[in-house]
Amino acid sequence: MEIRLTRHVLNPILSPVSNHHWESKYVFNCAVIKHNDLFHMLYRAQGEDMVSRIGYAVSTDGVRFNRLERPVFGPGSKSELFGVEDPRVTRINNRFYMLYTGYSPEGVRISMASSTDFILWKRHGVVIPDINNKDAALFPERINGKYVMFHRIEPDMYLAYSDDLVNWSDFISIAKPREGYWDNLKIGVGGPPVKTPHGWLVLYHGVEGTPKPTYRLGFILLDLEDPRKVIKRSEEPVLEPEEDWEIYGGVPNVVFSDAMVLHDDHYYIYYGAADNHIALATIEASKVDRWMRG
Ligand code: BMA
Repeated sequence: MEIRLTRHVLNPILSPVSNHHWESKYVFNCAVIKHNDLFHMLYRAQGEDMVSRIGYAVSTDGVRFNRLERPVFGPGSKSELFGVEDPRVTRINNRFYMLYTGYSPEGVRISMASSTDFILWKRHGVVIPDINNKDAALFPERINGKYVMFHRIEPDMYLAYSDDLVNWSDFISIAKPREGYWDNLKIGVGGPPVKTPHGWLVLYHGVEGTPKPTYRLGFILLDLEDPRKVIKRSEEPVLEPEEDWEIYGGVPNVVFSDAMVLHDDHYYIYYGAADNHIALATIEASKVDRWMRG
C-alpha cells in the first residue's frame, strides 16, 4: 500500500519579501516545531548577497505564519562564511536544538545551536569536523542511553551516537540510494523522527539524477530499540514536484523537507518548493499508521 501527501490550498504559505534584503530572493527549507499551542518556524532565506540566513515565523494554526523583519541566525564563524542552511529542530528536555549546515570555502559541515525561545541562539559550533556532511537531525530522546543523530555522508543516510551531544562516534550507514528508483542518487533525512508504536517514522528526501535532477519525499520506518534497522521504506514518493512553483524557481524540481509535525490527527509536512517558497502538505495519521503496519 502506497500513500500520498495532500497539498494545502493556501500554498505556497511563505514567500520572499522584496524589501527584506536578507530574504528578498528565496525563502525555503524550514524547521517547524509545535510548542505551547504555537507553531514555531525557522526557515532558510537568501537575498541579493545569496548568503543563507535563518528567519523566524510563528503561527496559531500551522498555516498562516507571521515573520520577524530580521533574521534570528546568520553566519557567525569561519565554517559558515557562505551561509547557514537547512535547519532541523528537536526538543530535548526544555531546550530546542537546531542542527544546520554551515557552508564555507572548506565545504559543508553539520553545526549546532540551541535556544529556549527560538529567537536567541547559543552556538555550539561544528559537531562533526573535517568532513563534508549535511542533512542532520537529532532524535527527541536517548536510545539505550545514547543521543542519536541522523547525518548524511554522500550518498547514504547515516546515524551517529553521543553521550553528551558534543562528541559523536559510531557512524553507520543505515540506508542507501536504490538503483532504478526515484531515490537512486542520494538521500537525506527530512524532519526529526516521530516516535510511533510501530517504530521511528522518518521523512526523507531522495534525489534522482537523470534525466533531470529531481528531489522527492518518502518515508522510512526504523526499529524503536535499534534505529539502525530499517523496517520499511516508501516504494513510491509521497510527494514530488508537480505544481509550477515546485517545478520552476531557484532550483527547479525540488520538494525538500526539514519538518513533520503531528497536529489534529494529521502529519503536517512543511517543505521548500524549488528552493524558492515554503509550502505545506498533510496526511491523516491513520493512513500513515496503516502504511507502517502493512
Ligand atoms: C541540497 C540542499 C538543500 C536544497 C537542495 C536542492 O543539497 O542544499 O538546501 O534544497 O539541495 O537544491
